[in-house]
Amino acid sequence: MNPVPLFFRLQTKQAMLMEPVRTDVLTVTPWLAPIVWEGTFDPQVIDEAFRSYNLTIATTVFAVGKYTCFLRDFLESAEKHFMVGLNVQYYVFTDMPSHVPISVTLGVGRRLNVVKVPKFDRWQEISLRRMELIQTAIEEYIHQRANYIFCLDVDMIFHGRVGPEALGKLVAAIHPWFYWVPRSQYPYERRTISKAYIPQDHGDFYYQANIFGGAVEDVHRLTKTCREHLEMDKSAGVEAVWQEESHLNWYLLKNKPTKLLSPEYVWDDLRGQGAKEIKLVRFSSVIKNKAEVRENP
Ligand code: U5P
Repeated sequence: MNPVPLFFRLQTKQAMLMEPVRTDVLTVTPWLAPIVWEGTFDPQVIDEAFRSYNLTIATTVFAVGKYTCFLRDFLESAEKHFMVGLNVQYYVFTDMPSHVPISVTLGVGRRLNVVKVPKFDRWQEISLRRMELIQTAIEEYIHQRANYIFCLDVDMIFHGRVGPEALGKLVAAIHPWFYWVPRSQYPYERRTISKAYIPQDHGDFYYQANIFGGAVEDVHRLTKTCREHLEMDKSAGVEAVWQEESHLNWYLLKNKPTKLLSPEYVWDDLRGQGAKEIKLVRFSSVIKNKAEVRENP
């Protein structure tokens, strides 16, 4: 008897067109980009689909000043939950390379790279310079080494799977504090003098800058544009209300993300548990004493 081909050995649940898996939340945007929620994808199918591509995901994370204290938990939890089974190149941008916990055990195909950056005087400065530093890193080496890139905050912990279901050309995550409010209440930049300006009656979602990513060339375009806009604002003597996040939101309004991550992918521990639409917290901001960890709070 001939053996069953590998392709047919994977038993998956049949998708039923008349039986939507989530009826409590929006799972597709008006421009037909999927919004990833627990229940909307089958991890087995996704893993199988991506297995043969041998993808490399560059992952940037900034840990400047006292924020190096978040690195160990970030990395250890990422090794358990982030893009497991894929090649991951971490790029840790820090002013204190000796504080990077290089003893964290990494899985096969995963590597930690340390990039030295200057110490910044104000915490806002980091948010203002991140786009520029990521743009330069993509141009200098990441473009040759990776297919996709994710840019993550460091004061975060992975609690659940963040796998290839999160990959796409341009990927952004919906902020956990603003997904039920009218867009007029989003904390977009509202001053016309800033390049991040968005009028009251415009906007899709409010995205959080703690996690964004996509194909390397798409993220390059994003970081380059945001950097240029941040510099134009600086020349005009203006700083957008939420620094790079304001510019990111402007960019994503003009350049629609091809995949959106639900707030499961960027939860805030301050919101606690109990939001019934959140079936699984995958990645969340830890509660921190800002006055203690930030430079010149
Ligand atoms: N950050 C630092 N050092 C600082 C402030 C911020 O490395 O002193 C980086 C971290 O990656 C942090 C991100 O996760 O900027 C966003 O900062 P915050 O808004 O969470 O303070």
